[in-house]
Amino acid sequence: MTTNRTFTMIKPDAVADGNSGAILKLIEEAGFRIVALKKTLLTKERAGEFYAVHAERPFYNDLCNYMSSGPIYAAILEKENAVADFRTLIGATNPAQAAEGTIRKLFAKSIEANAVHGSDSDENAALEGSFYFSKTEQF
Ligand code: IDP
Repeated sequence: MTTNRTFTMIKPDAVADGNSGAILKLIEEAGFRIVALKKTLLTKERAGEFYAVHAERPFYNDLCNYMSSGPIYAAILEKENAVADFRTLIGATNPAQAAEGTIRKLFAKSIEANAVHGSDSDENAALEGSFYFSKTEQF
């Protein structure tokens, strides 16, 4: 089943660099509707919970430190074929491999500080959205 929602975070490096507005503009121009949006600061523990699926990966500890190093924006987005289309819009995990014009190509600094998150499946989009937003915060 293909749902019409995905979940994103604008990561600490992009927020600190003042790129949040430019990134949200690209997202809206690509046809995504913002269903929910908040600025928040993760604790290291909370970042670890979000990325629990990566707990065994060598970069997990660094990733948790990085994701709790400064405020982020969390957002739920809506569009037909949202998960796949958003992954195309943001580009490859490693900005060195990201296609021209993608958000990561434009704004990411490294494979870790790669500007944005995008859900990788409809199931994870729903789980990740509910990690940050109650049903009454989604319009
Ligand atoms: P994705 O965000 O493109 O789906 P994942 O493999 O799910 O990529 O990794 C989650 C996040 O972990 C990445 O966005 C990036 O911030 C970080 N990450 C992934 N691979 C590495 C790595 O090899 N070194 C450091 N950080 C990494």
